[in-house]
Amino acid sequence: MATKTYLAIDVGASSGRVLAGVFDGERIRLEELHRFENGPTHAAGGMYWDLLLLWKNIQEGLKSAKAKYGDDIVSMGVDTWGVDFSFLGDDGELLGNPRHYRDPRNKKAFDEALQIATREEIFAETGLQFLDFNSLYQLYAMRQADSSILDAATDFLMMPDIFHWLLTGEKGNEVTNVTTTQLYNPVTKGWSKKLIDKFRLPSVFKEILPTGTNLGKLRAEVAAATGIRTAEVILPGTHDTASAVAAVPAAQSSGKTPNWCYISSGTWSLMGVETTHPVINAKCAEYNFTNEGGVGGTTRLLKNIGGLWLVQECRRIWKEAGHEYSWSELVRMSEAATPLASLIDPDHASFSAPANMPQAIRDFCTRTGQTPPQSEGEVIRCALESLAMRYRQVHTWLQELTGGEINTIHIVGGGAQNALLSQFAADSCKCRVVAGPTEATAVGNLMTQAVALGDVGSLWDSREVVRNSFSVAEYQPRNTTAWDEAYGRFLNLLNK
Ligand code: ADP
Ligand code: LRH
Repeated sequence: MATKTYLAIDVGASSGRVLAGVFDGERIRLEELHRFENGPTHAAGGMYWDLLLLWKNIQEGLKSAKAKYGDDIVSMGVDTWGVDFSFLGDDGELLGNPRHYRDPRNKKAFDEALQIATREEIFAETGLQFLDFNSLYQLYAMRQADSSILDAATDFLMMPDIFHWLLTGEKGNEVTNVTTTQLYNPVTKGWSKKLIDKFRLPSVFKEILPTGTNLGKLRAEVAAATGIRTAEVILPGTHDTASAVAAVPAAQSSGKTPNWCYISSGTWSLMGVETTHPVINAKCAEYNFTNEGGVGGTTRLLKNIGGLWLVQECRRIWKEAGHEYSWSELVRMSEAATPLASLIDPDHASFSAPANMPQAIRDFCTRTGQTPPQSEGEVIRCALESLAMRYRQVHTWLQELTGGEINTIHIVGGGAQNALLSQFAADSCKCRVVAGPTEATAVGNLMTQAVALGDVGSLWDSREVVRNSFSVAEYQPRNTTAWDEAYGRFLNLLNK
């Protein structure tokens, strides 16, 4: 086929980028056109995303794309992190900046919401893990605060829906991201009327749009501003994790149960398996696993793990103190630190949004009777080894939930560049680790556009293209005895 150029607009919690994917029918080549930082903005006691700055950067990326690829651009689509949202009023006005999911208002709303409906009831209805920032609890926080925004709202739009609306004027809620709200019933495949009524939420939820929906062309003013007039806007898996998992370079398992799992490694480590159906049972509820909607009608049975947020926040604090380290410098420094000295629970509430992450890590160690890490390298080593310990626990649970052996872990996303963490994952889980591609989210986004346009047959054909296009790094387990001993210590630290 003649080459085709698709654009992925991939906005992560720590950075966003606009990438071109040039596809020749067998391989896809990536070109990064624009990259920009992202993160929380604190204002008047709340934590927000700077929506308009993100939008400005997206348009910058589109202008660069036009300059480079002109009318070869056939389509584009946006993915972002899950759960966050804003609204339009009935005059089409955007009603405020979306709150950041780490906003402090969620904890209270979460506790109060569980007085309205039990965990069992909510899990049976949605199959979703309990995270205090799920859209349900954010919306309930607004309801409890008599939010004027909620009163005026007519259209609920999640982050990627907002960008698709800004691009095209079309309003809808793409399905993969809807599945992160905890207001979606994966069995009926619709909004949970039961929970919407129970939590007294307004009728603002839009039509649920399938992945691959073609929204048409850019609004006239966006076309004029960017110069892109002919490209279609096509919904990828707009939840970044859905797109990332779509680009895992795995071959279809031949057995009844999956023999590989994935870790989508960025701000979060999202670790799980792909299944054909939601798995909603008592064990999943007990281990707090989630069933999120994937590309091609798949389900992601996974667990959120604290992830490289720990490292990002340490880096931010040290930068504020005048020491700016690159990611690879931090990895090198931690390599030199003593192995398996002190450990933390990466999912402890104290790491969710601390003012000072290195101090929070040291405090956890002191509180649990361990020697706190001192140097930067020691702090990062503690964070990385603790993540790998959690990977081991989740790997064990995944095998229990699926009833089969999982012998390969695919690590995709920015964190796949951290060779030390990949080796730790192999050592800790006693598994082969395959790391890459780094830009899996953008690749999944691009390949889903290709499938929607009929340029590729299916999700599994896309994965073959990914295997043909990107090299990966492999890690084998070594030194597992030391990890076995330390795992006992790790388990003793949980719930402390
Ligand atoms: P998100 O989509 O959540 O913003 P990314 O997938 O972009 O996250 O991954 C960002 C993370 O990748 C960073 O926090 C950092 O820990 C890791 N990373 C990026 N580049 C490197 C590198 N060169 N070496 C090691 N780790 C890296
Ligand atoms: C990862 C992610 C994850 C959600 C979190 C809010 O970027 O989308 O899947 O749980 O952000």
